[in-house]
Amino acid sequence: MKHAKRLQSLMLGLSVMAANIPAWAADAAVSATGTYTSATGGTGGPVAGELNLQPPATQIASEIYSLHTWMMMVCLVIFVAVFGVMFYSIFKHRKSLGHKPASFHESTAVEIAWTVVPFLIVIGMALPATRTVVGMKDTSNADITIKVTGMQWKWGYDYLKGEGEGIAFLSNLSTPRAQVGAPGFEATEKRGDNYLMEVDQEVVVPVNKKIRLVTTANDVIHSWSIPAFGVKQDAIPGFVRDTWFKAEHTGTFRGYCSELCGKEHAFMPIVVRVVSDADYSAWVAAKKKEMAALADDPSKTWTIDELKTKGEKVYAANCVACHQANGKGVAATFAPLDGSPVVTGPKAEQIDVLLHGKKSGKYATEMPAWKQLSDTDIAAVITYTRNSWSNKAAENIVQPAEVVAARK
Ligand code: HEC
Ligand SMILES: [Cu+2]
Repeated sequence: MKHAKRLQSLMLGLSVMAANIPAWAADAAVSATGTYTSATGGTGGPVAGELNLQPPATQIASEIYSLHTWMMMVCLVIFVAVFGVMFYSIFKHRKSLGHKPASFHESTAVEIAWTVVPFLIVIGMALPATRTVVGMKDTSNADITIKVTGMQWKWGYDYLKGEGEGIAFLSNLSTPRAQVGAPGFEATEKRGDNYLMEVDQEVVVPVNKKIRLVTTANDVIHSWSIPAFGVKQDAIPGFVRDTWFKAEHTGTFRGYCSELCGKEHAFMPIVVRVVSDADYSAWVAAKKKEMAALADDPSKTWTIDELKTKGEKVYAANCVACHQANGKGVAATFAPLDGSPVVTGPKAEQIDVLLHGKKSGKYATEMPAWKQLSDTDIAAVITYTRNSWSNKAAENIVQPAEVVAARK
């Protein structure tokens, strides 16, 4: 009975694999418009049922793909040859047929053979692999340099050099928490196609341009990775590492933080949109305009209404995921802000919570620090929470200058 069950599940496994062969045997296809779609129907991200590496979108990724195939072949040939000889010998020369074991010692010929042959095999694998590894490390002559900063749990991007220089933004998971759920809380919304693989601000780069990435981190080690680009680079606090890619197709490519970085490690995806040169220039122009509009003078004094309007946007972009639009949070997991003693009490404490986070142990999670937000954004979101829902704080307004002072 047990055996029959096992055989059944093995057969099921094999048939699933067989069904997938056409999918993984076929490579990425590039449509007439040059947009990249993989044969499995996905665009630049993982696809359910995919067995092989993701279809490559850069030269390096193609080389890795071929190397992987080549090594698999070498392993397969060795496997078949070694086990073939072994099983043949065991079967044909078994004791019950009357075979007598040979009794020789120290065969120089055999010893030379089993040293030289593996050595040649290793050389045959190491040579092409070394060429690719050296290629991966060659970050010279980049067209655009982007600094990537890993943070618990989001990515920061600063365009340091090349077209788009000066652009900077944070990239957050955009999948609503209602699709995720939490222990004890069923997800209340249906999960979308790009569940946990979507962000509010994508990294945008031009096609066929060498992009150098300089990685670092603010808190713990993270790792920036896009499998279709053949890129995975650790982002280490206090250190700077670099890597590069040159995407050969336009399209959207997805990856994840690939270094276990804490509780929300699975919630910091990476999305890169590769566009034509013209589209890239248009994006740069739009982004610069947006940034100019956002660049606020922290010494300006705002009216309460200006701060509330701005704060509502900051709240929607950064806080709703946990504290919810109605400010009620999620019981036992995320603190409510509606009626919170911190939000209705002295403002200095709330500024401190925003700048440094909070971990009282009363909730399953903790409040992350938001010091990477601008002074104006922090002042605005605090003012917003102090005047929203049922909150009517006595100290109902915080100016950016107060946040500047608290940072020191
Ligand atoms: C990742 C989830 C998460 C996000 C996003 C988040 N918070 Fe929190 N926040 C928490 C948790 C959890 C607590 C409770 C911390 C504790 O008491 O241990 C908290 C506590 C607070 C408190 C203190 C409340 C109290 O009564 O102690 C304030 C104020 C606050 N958050 C404001 C904000 C604002 C403003 C934002 C957006 C800029 C924000 N939070 C974003 C999880 C989050
Ligand atoms: Cu991470």
